Amino acid sequence: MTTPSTIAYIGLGSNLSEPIEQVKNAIKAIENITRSTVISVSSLYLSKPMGPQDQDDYINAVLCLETSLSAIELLDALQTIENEFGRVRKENRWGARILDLDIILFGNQVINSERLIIPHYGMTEREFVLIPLAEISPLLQLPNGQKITFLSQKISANSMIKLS
Ligand code: PH2
Ligand code: MG
Ligand code: MG
Repeated sequence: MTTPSTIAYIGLGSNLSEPIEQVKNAIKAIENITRSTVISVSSLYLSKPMGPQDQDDYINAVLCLETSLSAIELLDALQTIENEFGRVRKENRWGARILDLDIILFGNQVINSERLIIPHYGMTEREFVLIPLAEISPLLQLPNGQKITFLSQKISANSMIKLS
Protein backbone atom coordinates (compact mmCIF):
# COMPACT_ATOMS: atom_id res chain seq x y z
CA MET A 1 0.00 0.00 0.00
CA THR A 2 1.28 3.46 -0.80
CA THR A 3 1.19 6.20 1.81
CA PRO A 4 -0.85 9.22 0.74
CA SER A 5 1.22 12.30 0.08
CA THR A 6 0.79 15.78 1.48
CA ILE A 7 1.75 19.19 0.09
CA ALA A 8 3.76 21.04 2.74
CA TYR A 9 5.28 24.52 2.72
CA ILE A 10 8.57 25.17 4.49
CA GLY A 11 9.98 28.56 5.44
CA LEU A 12 13.76 28.98 5.33
CA GLY A 13 15.68 31.72 7.12
CA SER A 14 19.30 32.59 7.91
CA ASN A 15 21.18 35.67 9.05
CA LEU A 16 24.61 34.27 9.94
CA SER A 17 27.70 32.95 8.10
CA GLU A 18 26.90 33.81 4.47
CA PRO A 19 23.14 33.43 4.70
CA ILE A 20 22.57 33.20 0.93
CA GLU A 21 24.81 30.13 0.80
CA GLN A 22 23.16 28.68 3.91
CA VAL A 23 19.71 28.94 2.33
CA LYS A 24 20.85 27.56 -1.04
CA ASN A 25 22.57 24.63 0.66
CA ALA A 26 19.54 24.04 2.86
CA ILE A 27 17.36 23.72 -0.25
CA LYS A 28 19.76 21.02 -1.53
CA ALA A 29 19.57 19.24 1.84
CA ILE A 30 15.76 19.33 1.78
CA GLU A 31 15.83 17.81 -1.73
CA ASN A 32 17.45 14.77 -0.10
CA ILE A 33 14.78 14.21 2.57
CA THR A 34 13.39 10.69 2.25
CA ARG A 35 9.92 10.08 0.76
CA SER A 36 9.73 13.73 -0.31
CA THR A 37 10.06 15.81 -3.48
CA VAL A 38 10.66 19.55 -3.75
CA ILE A 39 7.98 20.90 -6.11
CA SER A 40 8.92 24.59 -6.22
CA VAL A 41 11.16 27.16 -4.52
CA SER A 42 10.53 30.89 -4.18
CA SER A 43 13.05 33.62 -4.88
CA LEU A 44 15.42 34.52 -2.09
CA TYR A 45 14.42 37.67 -0.17
CA LEU A 46 16.46 40.04 1.97
CA SER A 47 14.32 41.02 4.96
CA LYS A 48 14.66 43.25 8.01
CA PRO A 49 14.93 41.30 11.27
CA MET A 50 11.69 40.75 13.10
CA GLY A 51 12.40 40.86 16.84
CA PRO A 52 15.69 42.16 18.26
CA GLN A 53 17.09 44.81 15.89
CA ASP A 54 20.75 44.32 16.88
CA GLN A 55 21.15 41.46 14.38
CA ASP A 56 21.83 41.28 10.65
CA ASP A 57 19.15 41.23 7.97
CA TYR A 58 17.80 37.80 7.02
CA ILE A 59 17.70 35.81 3.83
CA ASN A 60 14.30 34.13 3.59
CA ALA A 61 12.60 31.80 1.12
CA VAL A 62 9.69 29.37 1.05
CA LEU A 63 9.51 26.03 -0.71
CA CYS A 64 6.78 23.57 -1.57
CA LEU A 65 7.39 19.91 -0.76
CA GLU A 66 5.35 16.84 -1.59
CA THR A 67 5.93 14.26 1.12
CA SER A 68 4.57 10.99 2.41
CA LEU A 69 6.15 11.65 5.81
CA SER A 70 3.95 12.67 8.72
CA ALA A 71 4.27 16.23 10.02
CA ILE A 72 6.35 15.06 12.98
CA GLU A 73 8.61 12.95 10.76
CA LEU A 74 9.13 16.00 8.54
CA LEU A 75 9.90 18.14 11.60
CA ASP A 76 12.51 15.58 12.70
CA ALA A 77 14.10 15.66 9.23
CA LEU A 78 14.20 19.47 9.20
CA GLN A 79 15.67 19.68 12.71
CA THR A 80 18.35 17.16 11.71
CA ILE A 81 19.29 19.49 8.83
CA GLU A 82 19.30 22.54 11.14
CA ASN A 83 21.66 20.69 13.47
CA GLU A 84 23.92 19.56 10.60
CA PHE A 85 24.23 23.21 9.57
CA GLY A 86 25.55 24.03 13.02
CA ARG A 87 22.41 25.56 14.47
CA VAL A 88 22.92 26.35 18.15
CA ARG A 89 19.70 26.51 20.16
CA LYS A 90 19.85 29.49 22.47
CA GLU A 91 17.37 31.10 24.81
CA ASN A 92 17.29 34.39 22.88
CA ARG A 93 13.87 34.44 21.22
CA TRP A 94 13.96 35.62 17.60
CA GLY A 95 17.74 36.05 17.78
CA ALA A 96 20.30 35.45 15.04
CA ARG A 97 20.46 31.95 13.58
CA ILE A 98 22.49 30.12 10.96
CA LEU A 99 19.47 28.18 9.68
CA ASP A 100 15.81 28.09 10.60
CA LEU A 101 13.47 25.65 8.84
CA ASP A 102 9.82 26.03 9.82
CA ILE A 103 6.86 24.00 8.61
CA ILE A 104 4.40 26.72 7.56
CA LEU A 105 1.57 24.52 6.28
CA PHE A 106 1.09 20.76 6.11
CA GLY A 107 -1.78 20.04 3.73
CA ASN A 108 -4.94 21.26 5.37
CA GLN A 109 -3.93 19.87 8.74
CA VAL A 110 -4.33 21.91 11.91
CA ILE A 111 -1.91 20.70 14.58
CA ASN A 112 -1.51 22.03 18.12
CA SER A 113 0.92 19.74 19.88
CA GLU A 114 3.83 20.43 22.18
CA ARG A 115 6.37 20.23 19.35
CA LEU A 116 4.38 21.53 16.45
CA ILE A 117 1.88 24.28 15.75
CA ILE A 118 0.51 24.25 12.18
CA PRO A 119 -0.33 26.53 10.45
CA HIS A 120 2.83 28.27 11.74
CA TYR A 121 1.60 30.61 14.48
CA GLY A 122 3.25 33.76 13.08
CA MET A 123 2.74 33.23 9.36
CA THR A 124 -0.04 35.78 8.82
CA GLU A 125 2.06 38.60 10.32
CA ARG A 126 5.33 37.90 8.47
CA GLU A 127 6.01 39.47 5.08
CA PHE A 128 8.98 37.11 4.66
CA VAL A 129 6.58 34.14 4.77
CA LEU A 130 3.45 35.50 3.03
CA ILE A 131 5.10 37.17 0.03
CA PRO A 132 7.32 34.20 -1.02
CA LEU A 133 4.37 31.85 -0.40
CA ALA A 134 2.14 33.91 -2.71
CA GLU A 135 4.95 33.92 -5.29
CA ILE A 136 5.04 30.11 -5.59
CA SER A 137 1.40 29.31 -4.82
CA PRO A 138 -0.94 32.20 -5.65
CA LEU A 139 -4.06 30.02 -5.42
CA LEU A 140 -3.23 28.73 -1.94
CA GLN A 141 -5.75 28.97 0.88
CA LEU A 142 -5.12 28.41 4.58
CA PRO A 143 -7.06 25.64 6.35
CA ASN A 144 -9.46 28.36 7.58
CA GLY A 145 -10.16 29.45 4.00
CA GLN A 146 -8.09 32.67 4.03
CA LYS A 147 -6.55 33.32 0.62
CA ILE A 148 -2.78 33.84 0.38
CA THR A 149 -3.28 36.60 -2.21
CA PHE A 150 -5.43 38.55 0.28
CA LEU A 151 -2.95 38.12 3.13
CA SER A 152 0.14 38.92 1.06
CA GLN A 153 -1.39 42.06 -0.48
CA LYS A 154 -2.49 43.32 2.94
CA ILE A 155 0.91 42.99 4.63
CA SER A 156 3.59 45.71 4.45
CA ALA A 157 6.67 44.55 2.55
CA ASN A 158 8.70 46.28 5.28
CA SER A 159 11.52 47.14 2.82
CA MET A 160 11.97 43.50 1.89
CA ILE A 161 14.00 43.03 -1.32
CA LYS A 162 13.50 40.16 -3.79
CA LEU A 163 16.96 38.97 -4.80
CA SER A 164 16.55 36.58 -7.72
N1 PH2 B 1 13.14 34.53 12.02
C1 PH2 B 1 13.09 34.69 13.33
C2 PH2 B 1 13.20 36.00 13.96
N2 PH2 B 1 13.24 37.09 13.06
N3 PH2 B 1 13.32 37.98 10.91
C3 PH2 B 1 13.34 37.80 9.59
N4 PH2 B 1 13.40 38.85 8.78
N5 PH2 B 1 13.31 36.55 9.03
C4 PH2 B 1 13.24 35.44 9.80
O1 PH2 B 1 13.20 34.31 9.26
C5 PH2 B 1 13.20 35.60 11.21
C6 PH2 B 1 13.25 36.91 11.73
C7 PH2 B 1 12.92 33.54 14.21
O2 PH2 B 1 12.61 32.39 13.58
MG1 MG C 1 11.22 30.80 12.51
MG1 MG D 1 12.08 27.56 13.76
